[in-house]
Amino acid sequence: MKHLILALALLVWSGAPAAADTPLMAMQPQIKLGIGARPAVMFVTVHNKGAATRLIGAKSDAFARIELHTHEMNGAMMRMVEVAAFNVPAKGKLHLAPGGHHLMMFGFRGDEKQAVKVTLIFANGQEVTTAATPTSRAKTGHAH
Ligand SMILES: [Cu+2]
Repeated sequence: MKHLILALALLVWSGAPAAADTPLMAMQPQIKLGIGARPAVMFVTVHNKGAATRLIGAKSDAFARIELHTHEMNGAMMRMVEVAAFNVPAKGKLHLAPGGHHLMMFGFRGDEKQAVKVTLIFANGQEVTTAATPTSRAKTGHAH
């Protein structure tokens, strides 16, 4: 048994950090453009088959800047705050969803009818690229 574990460990550790090895997957990406100059918002579910990590950023050629936002209660008011990272639990999921964590995307410069590629950057060094066709401009409720 010890030999088997060692062999498995070597198998995992000798692998290059190629896409095929990544335990992280991005599922059901959704991008909603804002009205006028309002930022776009992105929701996605990250599935993690490996150890706990953090989502620490995102980048896309189609946006000038992407921030990580979450909602928090400020008295009776819900407000958005920028955060440095979202936790991705070991063998679990990170949900970016309406009313909770999301990516706030500023300065759209892509084609509204084309799928937009977004790369999620994780603390363990992995990057996961996903793509979604933006949905028509809708009020995102984001006033900043
Ligand atoms: Cu936001």
